[in-house]
Amino acid sequence: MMTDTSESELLAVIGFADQAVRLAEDKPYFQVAMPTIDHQMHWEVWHSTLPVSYGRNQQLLYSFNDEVLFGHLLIDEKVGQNIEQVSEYAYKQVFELLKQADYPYLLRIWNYFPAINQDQDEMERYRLFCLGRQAALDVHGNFAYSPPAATAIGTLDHGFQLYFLAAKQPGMQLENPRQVSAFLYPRQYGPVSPAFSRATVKQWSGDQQHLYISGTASIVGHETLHQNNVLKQLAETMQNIESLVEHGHQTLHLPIMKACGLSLLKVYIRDASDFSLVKSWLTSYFANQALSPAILYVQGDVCRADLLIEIEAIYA
Ligand code: 3EB
Repeated sequence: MMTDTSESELLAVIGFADQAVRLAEDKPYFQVAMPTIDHQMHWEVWHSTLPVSYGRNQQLLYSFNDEVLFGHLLIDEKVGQNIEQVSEYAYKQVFELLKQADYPYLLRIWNYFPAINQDQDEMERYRLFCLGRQAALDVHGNFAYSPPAATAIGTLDHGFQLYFLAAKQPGMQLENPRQVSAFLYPRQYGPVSPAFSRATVKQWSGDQQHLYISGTASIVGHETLHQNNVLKQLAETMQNIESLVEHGHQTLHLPIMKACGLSLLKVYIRDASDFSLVKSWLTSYFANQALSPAILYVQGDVCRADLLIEIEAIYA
């Protein structure tokens, strides 16, 4: 959120580093086990214009103001523990907190855990994660209004981690005309569909409008395009983001029309050796625009084994 920091308080501080750790005992300040490609420390900081308080519920640390709650959960997943159970347990904690604290509307959630494309008990861990998330949703969820925007990425070190934004009032769901909604994916991608929206548009008080774009990849319809070609996947991914932003402008009156108006892109690259190609492509993509987003490059595993790159974004 872009505010004058002298008048703000911090909802969250997130570092992208080698290990998943909490940085405070009583606040959602933490590191994700996803190093930046250049191994320089970068901090993502969530500011609030309203006064912020902090709380703890089971293993969740959270911050909140009158409109929004930011939560963080880190579970030290034990070797051999099934990710399906960990995921169900984690989402149960999330929904219990949202109910107790009365911030019922999940807007945006990030899910990070290791070995996302590896099998466990004969199923890929990403698919098991989706099963656990769905099991918690079936019992506790209120996604009838709309699922949150989401990211699910494989980390390079241990620890199951998620963090999220939830609000007192709902956001608006935005889907992409080029893509089948993920919650309607056919069964070839796993026994349950991933429960997320392509993006959420949130109108905050004070007339601020934010856009939270989910992890977006080289998927058209429901199929992966351009296997083994990172630059073609990147171009397709940017076309998906352009299409989503344009659709948001037309249907939900988003103030931006093109990706160059976004505030931040976070680029997840599976193979660090693709970084220089990806960076130069994106640099020239935005080169002739009056505006361009800040871009953070991190190394992580995309949740379909045939995807080499994924990009999420924020307009704030
Ligand atoms: C896709 O479009 C890519 O399971 O929460 C992207 C963002 C993806 C979030 C999730 C999955 C998730 O299907 C995969």
